[in-house]
Amino acid sequence: MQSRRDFIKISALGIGGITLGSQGIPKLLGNGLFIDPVVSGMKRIPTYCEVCFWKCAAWTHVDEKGKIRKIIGNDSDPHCNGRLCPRGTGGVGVYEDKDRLTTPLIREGEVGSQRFRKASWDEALDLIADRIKEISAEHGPESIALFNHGSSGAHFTHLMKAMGSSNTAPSYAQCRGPREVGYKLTYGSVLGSPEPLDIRDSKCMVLIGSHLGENMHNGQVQEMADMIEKGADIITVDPRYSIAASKSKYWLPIKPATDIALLLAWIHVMIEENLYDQDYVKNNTIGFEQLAHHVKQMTPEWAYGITTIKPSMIRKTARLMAASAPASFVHPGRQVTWYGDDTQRTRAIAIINGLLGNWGKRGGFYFAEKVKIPKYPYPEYPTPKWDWRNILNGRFPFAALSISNTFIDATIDQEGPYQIKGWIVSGTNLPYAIPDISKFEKAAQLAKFIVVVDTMPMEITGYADVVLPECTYLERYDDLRTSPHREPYIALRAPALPPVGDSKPAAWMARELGIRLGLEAYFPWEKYEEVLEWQLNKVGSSLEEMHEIGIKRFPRKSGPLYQPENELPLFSTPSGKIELYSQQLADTGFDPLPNYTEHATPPEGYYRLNYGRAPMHTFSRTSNNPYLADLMDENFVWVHPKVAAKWNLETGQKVYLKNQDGVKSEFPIKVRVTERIRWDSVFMVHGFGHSNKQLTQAVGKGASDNHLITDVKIDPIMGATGMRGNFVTFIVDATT
Ligand SMILES: Nc1nc2c(c(=O)[nH]1)N[C@H]1C(S)=C(S)[C@@H](COP(=O)(O)OP(=O)(O)OC[C@H]3O[C@@H](n4cnc5c(=O)[nH]c(N)nc54)[C@H](O)[C@@H]3O)O[C@H]1N2
Ligand SMILES: Nc1nc2c(c(=O)[nH]1)N[C@H]1C(S)=C(S)[C@@H](COP(=O)(O)OP(=O)(O)OC[C@H]3O[C@@H](n4cnc5c(=O)[nH]c(N)nc54)[C@H](O)[C@@H]3O)O[C@H]1N2
Ligand code: SF4
Ligand SMILES: [Mo]
Repeated sequence: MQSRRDFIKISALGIGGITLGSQGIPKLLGNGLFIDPVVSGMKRIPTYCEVCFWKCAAWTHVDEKGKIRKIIGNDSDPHCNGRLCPRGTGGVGVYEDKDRLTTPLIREGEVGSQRFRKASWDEALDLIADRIKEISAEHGPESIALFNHGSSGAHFTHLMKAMGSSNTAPSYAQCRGPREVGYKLTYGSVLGSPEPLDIRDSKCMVLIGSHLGENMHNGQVQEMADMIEKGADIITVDPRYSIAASKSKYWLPIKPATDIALLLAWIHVMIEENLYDQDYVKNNTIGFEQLAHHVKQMTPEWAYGITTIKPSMIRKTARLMAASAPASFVHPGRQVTWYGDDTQRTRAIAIINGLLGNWGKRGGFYFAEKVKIPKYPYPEYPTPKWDWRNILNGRFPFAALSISNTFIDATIDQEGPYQIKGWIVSGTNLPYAIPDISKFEKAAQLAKFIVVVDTMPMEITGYADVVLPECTYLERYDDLRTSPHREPYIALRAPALPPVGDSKPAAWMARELGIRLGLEAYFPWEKYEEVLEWQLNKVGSSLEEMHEIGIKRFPRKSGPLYQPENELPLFSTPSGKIELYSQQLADTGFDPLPNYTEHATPPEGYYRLNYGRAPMHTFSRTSNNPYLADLMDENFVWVHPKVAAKWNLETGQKVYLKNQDGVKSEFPIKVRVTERIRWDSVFMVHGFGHSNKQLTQAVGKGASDNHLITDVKIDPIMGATGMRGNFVTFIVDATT
């Protein structure tokens, strides 16, 4: 059996291996600055990682010359247990990247070109404030939309609300939105991040497309290693032989886009063979009879014809899941915007979890809790006259958060009553993150004004009228991390070094803009530390203490981690029970029980475009990182040997890809011939194929999946963008 260390392969990336002995104590100076612990000539400053959204708490070690020597995990943090993933360790490269943005820029060339001139902060901020005032005067502040992802978004969200706009869109409709809605409909609550999965104590975990191991969500990967060490079982359903598949008892190489049929057949077996938790279902769910009737004909034999998974395997895996219950669950997934019926797929997963009776059970789902940090006493925000719900006008009735693509549509719309005219984009590389690039381009051309806040010159910065350079997470304070976990924790992010060049934190930018917009009442502080100090004092801590410990644990207040045996849980659904049958969906004209619907299959000579993560990269943000590029500097297109033989392809050969709509990849990509992908699909790691020449390391390396995703399957229940219904073929002569 593989040890956790081997499995996670958390490397030091060759960065100085100096160890920190005893802990030093930070000193508070009269001017509010801190002297952080100095040990062996190194300062140690707390942070939480921004290389992905798992937000592991860490220590940045800085030597006497002001060089970051390493970033290591904080031992007290349950997100990382003292060990960062390769990307978090490689955070040093985020700081050191030579291509970073270091000064505000004002566009000189066409929209989408990368021609800018340098500007002072005053000039850039004055220009933005003037344009926001103009657009607000003409169209109302609601016509400004914020696209945001990551910690900086909170500062601009505050500014937007102070201006009178709640049109802010996180990466929700391209990520976990359908899962949250599927769970809300079934259990009455969303799952959030980290998902409250009791992986370490589970006896059986089922992964439907979740590729833990490549998806490096740290705590989950570590707990998965723990459960493997304890001899627990994993069942992986994936058309690709993923890392998780290689650690699994059963790998089910499903025909893509047919998972709902498999899930329904599993439900069939559980009911038919009385494998489900009958007491639990009787006491805690509604709609069982309708469910049993619904799946009556959905036998493993029926599913075999759809999924290509043998009936015996479907039965065997259903029995294994049930035998391990309640310490058994189907992982609800993370990036779940696949085929447009994603809320329904998550509903099917939630129903199976209901039958296994694993809510509030050890080895199933635990009850997570977070620290409630009091809101800083800002004046009340003005009430916007309209928001994204008006744009939707009744479409996607279960959308719980705004949908980024809605703002793109509302920017293109020149007639409707609810138009978007200006964009603030913070921490998201939209042309590489939102599918249907031609629509994005059209909207970007029509927007009257675009501000982009980023740390790097990315593709999105090319569309900006003004680019504001943010310093990295290693050079700034941000909000306290309060993510829920088994126990409530807070984590501090503090600057390890002053910002490089003329880059600044988002909190500072939002305040400067606020003042220029006459909103100083919403920014009654000079430095963001004041807000943090106020909040920390309210929960019985201080910046001084947090500089010393980085992460602070609080006692649970919400009750036990698991459901007490003698009490029934109360769910926040209309019925107060787990809704196997959803009256809410029936009332709004949707299937109250999940159904399998057939999706298009690739035309002759085309293969389904499948994409995902690599352990050492995060989306498009790390491809230029010198340390992480050292581990992997381009993506490959995975091709099954049978397909390779048909096309005469060899590993290392460069091809262009062309999709069903005739869109060709911007760059060629190297072939990797491998049995690890089904013959009907190809796979590529998302986030490569950069076109911005200022990304000197990453430009032109590999290809971008997002450019080939032009057929978008919108989820009618909540509006997410299904991205896996695209097919590609090869252009073999890569010189044409
Ligand atoms: N085709 C395709 N599209 C996808 C996905 C996919 O797999 N394939 N995945 C989807 C998923 S699950 C998600 S969550 C989204 C992710 O979408 P994004 O979050 O947009 O991902 P990135 O491409 O990494 O872009 C992040 C941007 O933030 C910048 N940035 C990094 N750190 C900071 C910072 O501290 N401050 C500021 N201001 N900017 C910073 C980076 O330079 C980069 O421009 O993409 C979604 N879209
Ligand atoms: N290293 C690294 N880790 C990350 C990130 C990162 O950028 N880098 N991003 C984080 C974020 S924001 C997210 S949302 C998660 C996403 O990570 P996950 O939610 O775990 O994975 P997905 O990207 O949804 O799924 C990818 C897997 O689905 C399989 N798949 C494709 N089509 C089908 C199908 O039809 N059926 C089935 N059953 N499987 C299919 C693919 O082969 C692949 O193995 O990763 C997180 N972790
Ligand atoms: S999982 Fe890795 S990249 Fe994500 S926050 Fe943790 S260390 Fe950083
Ligand atoms: Mo995501």
